[in-house]
Order: sequence, then C-alpha cells, then structure tokens
Amino acid sequence: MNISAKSSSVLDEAHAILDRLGVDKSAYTDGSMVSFSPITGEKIGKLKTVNAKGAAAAIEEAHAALQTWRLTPAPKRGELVRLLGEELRAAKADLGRLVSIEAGKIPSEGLGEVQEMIDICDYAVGLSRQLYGLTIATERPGHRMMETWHPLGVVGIISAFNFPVAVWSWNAALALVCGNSVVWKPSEKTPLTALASQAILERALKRFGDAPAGLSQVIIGGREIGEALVDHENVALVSATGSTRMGREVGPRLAKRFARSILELGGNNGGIVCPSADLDMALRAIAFGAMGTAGQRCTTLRRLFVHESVYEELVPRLKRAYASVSVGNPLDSAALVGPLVDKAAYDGMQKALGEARAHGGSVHGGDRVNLGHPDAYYVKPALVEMPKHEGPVFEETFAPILYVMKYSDFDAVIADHNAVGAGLSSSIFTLDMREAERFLAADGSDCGIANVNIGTSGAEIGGAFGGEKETGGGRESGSDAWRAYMRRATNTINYSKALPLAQGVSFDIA
Ligand code: UN1
Repeated sequence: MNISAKSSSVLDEAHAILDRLGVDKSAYTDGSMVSFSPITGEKIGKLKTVNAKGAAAAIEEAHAALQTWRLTPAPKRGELVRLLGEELRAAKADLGRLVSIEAGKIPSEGLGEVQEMIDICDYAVGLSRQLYGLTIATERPGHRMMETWHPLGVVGIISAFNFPVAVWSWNAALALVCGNSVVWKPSEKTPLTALASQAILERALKRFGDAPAGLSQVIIGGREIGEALVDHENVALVSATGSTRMGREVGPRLAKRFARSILELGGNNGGIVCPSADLDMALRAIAFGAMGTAGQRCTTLRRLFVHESVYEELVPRLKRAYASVSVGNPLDSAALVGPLVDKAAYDGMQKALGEARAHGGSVHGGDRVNLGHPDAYYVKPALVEMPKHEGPVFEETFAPILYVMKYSDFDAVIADHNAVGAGLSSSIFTLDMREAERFLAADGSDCGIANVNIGTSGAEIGGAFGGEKETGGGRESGSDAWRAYMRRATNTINYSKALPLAQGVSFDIA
C-alpha cells in the first residue's frame, strides 16, 4: 500500500488535522503499523513503531526526567497541565474530528471525549494545590506525626481504542501534577489520535519552557511494548484499560515485581427499571446508554431488568427506538450510531446474537447496514428479549446488544444484577426511595459506579472512575484517585529531649 499516493477524503482530512497539529508526516506515512478508519474501512496511516528496546529507552528517558520533575513544586507542575488544557481547548475541533475518523464516534461524542480531557486538566490544575496529607495525633509527648505524599515514579499508560485519548489524559494529567513522568502505549487501533494528543502536549511543554526532556512520551507499537511497560523495573505504576483477559495477564506480572496497577477492564453493566420509574426518562437514558458510541463504551448498558408491571409499556417503546435509530457515517450525516471498530467486533456481535437465539432470546435488530464500504461494519443496534438471565448475557460483547429481562422480585433482581463477573457501572430507575437507597447500599449494586435515574454511561470526571471484581478494582480520574499516583510516607518527628517508645515498651541499654 502506498498511502501517500492514495487520495481519499477521510485520509486527507486526517492528514490535514495531523499537519495542523504539527505532527511530523513521516511518523504516520512511512511506517509499518496501519491505522484504519472504521467509517470507511480504509487505511489512513502507516505509523513508525518502536520495539521493546525502543520502549525501554523511552522508559529510561522518562525515569531520568522524573529526577527533576519530582522536585518541581506541584503548583508549577499544575501550570504545565493548565497549558495542556488551553491547547486542548484550541485543538478541540480538530482532535474531536480525528477521534471520529479513527474511532468512528459521532461528532458530539468525539468532541465530548476532548471535553473530558479539558475537564480533567482543569481538575488536575486545582489538585496541584491540594495534594495533602494528614497530621495525626501521636501517643508520645513532644512528637508530631504526619503523612507526606511523594511522586511515585514512571507511570505507564495502556489505553483502548474506544476512548483513545480521554483515558490517556485522565492518567497523564494526574500523573504529571503528582510529579511523575509518563510513557503511553495507545491502542494499536487508534495510534493517530495518540500522535495528535502528544503533539498538543508538546505545544504545552514548549510554552512551559523548562520541563525535562522525555517527561511524557507516546510509544507506538504492538504487544511487546506493552510488555516492556509491564516488566520494566523503572515503571512504578501501569494504568491499563482494556479487556479482562488483558488484565489477567498484566495484573499478576505487575504484582510479581510489586509494581502498582490501575486496572480498568470489562464491564457488563446492568440497569433496573422499577414499577415507579419515570419511563420517559428511563427510555432516553437506556437508549443513550445502550446504543451510544455503538455500544463500545466500558460503561455501555448491556443488561436491562424491567419490572413485569411496566414491561409491556416500556419494551415496545424501546423496540421502536431501536428500529428508528439512525445508523450511518458520522462524518456526513446526523446519525446517532456510527460503525463498529472492525470486523472482529462485528463477528463477536453476530456470535453473541446466535447464542442468544439458541437460549430462546428474541432478537430485534443486529443486522449489518450497508453503506457501500465493504470493510466498514455498521450494524443496527440489537435489543434482545431474553427469557432468562443466562448464556451470552454473562459475557461482555463490545457491541450494541441490550439484553432485556423481565423481573418480579426486587431481591432476586439485585442478585441477578450482581451475578456477572464484571462490576463497573449500574443504574436503577425508580421514584421509590427504598428501592433507590437499597440499590446504593452495601447489599445493593456491587459496582464501582451505581446511579439512580441516570444511565450507566457518561460519567463525569469529578468522580472516581472504575469498578470491582473482574473490572479490576482500579480508580482513575476524580475524587481521591490521585493517591494511586503517589507514594505515602508516614513521618514521626521527635522534638523533645526524651525518647519514649511507642506501646510503652522499655529498652534501656546500660
Ligand atoms: C471507557 O469506556 O473506557 O463514563 C470510559 C463514560 C465515559 C468514560 C468511558 N466518561 O462513559
């Protein structure tokens, strides 16, 4: 393939954006890793890659940068992230469009992803003046005890195609204000948006002036560079977003060398519609949660439990919404549902639908939509009425499939809701305070995110993002997620003239 000789509007537009953002053309026209646009299925980049040795060199450079960055006052580190936020604001239209081109998102979701990046930058700037520890009462006179938070080290980021740039920014913005350096391995499906984000960061670095070289880098390549991040002794933390299968490999390898991990893995998110639910509101929330981003969010609604008393009212309306939703090219239409990322995603979806049928499920939608691009995979979102919570319902299929089940008993539906491996996001639609509070209580939803009268997807950056069980247990973004990017030291200072031992121990040497 000779990419530069081939002309196409998607390719041309992607290259024009990269050019405007200052990415060197040879980085994406002259290499061996091919990037595709799911919108047309065509090749839009040939990226230069690094191997494990190149990854190790990047890690070592980041480790050298750490030595000065960790001593830079945190509010000054915040200034770099403030500039990154400014550059992202200026580049929002371009980067959002590139996200649409490379990940297939509709324009408002591509732009929304960049907005998430801007939001986390703002958050991190404020945080750079709020990295605090406690002062703790001591049992000894003339002593003071406190905790200090120090930078952790090199932070490795492994991100997925579906939020190709926002997840990097959640981690990088926090890691940088916390005094760490960063090495990022983006998804092999979305390397162009990574180059663009790095170019935007480099603008901020240039304006900042004296940040150490190699402070925050992107490395483009395959599995071996991910392994280099996981195995390199100088990487203190790896924040990895992807499948549970990936997490099962990454987690133990990091644990083996006592490195830290933030794992943001699969989700099999459930929603419950109770008898008192505001059905108009529930309908919209379910539609966005299940069909938005073509079902390719970790937080996508995948399982819906509807009380038998409202099933006949809600489900036909949902079916109509599914039948009428616009599926199309996000770049030249007002479609709400864009393409699946690739053929493997389409095949996975069809396989799950086949299994659902075999379990007695009745499938509405799910067919391929032909837009004249043989290598692009557009589908009608599928709503599947399942007689029971079983079979493929237990699996996360990264595609727009919503399994709908009828329930009658509240305790039983909570048990079914929690019966899957993943524990990322969940929601309940009810106006009954007892049901709402129970869902949020210790014996309610077992997920990291539990919502009332809001769908499962589209979390704000201010809360901690992540989930339990097979989702991996990590937390990113807001709340006190920053603590995972720092190490805590407990300091006890004796300003007295005596040396009392804790717990009343005597140890008087002659
Ligand atoms: C993901 O799909 O990996 O809550 C992240 C949401 C977005 C982030 C999703 N803010 O849907």
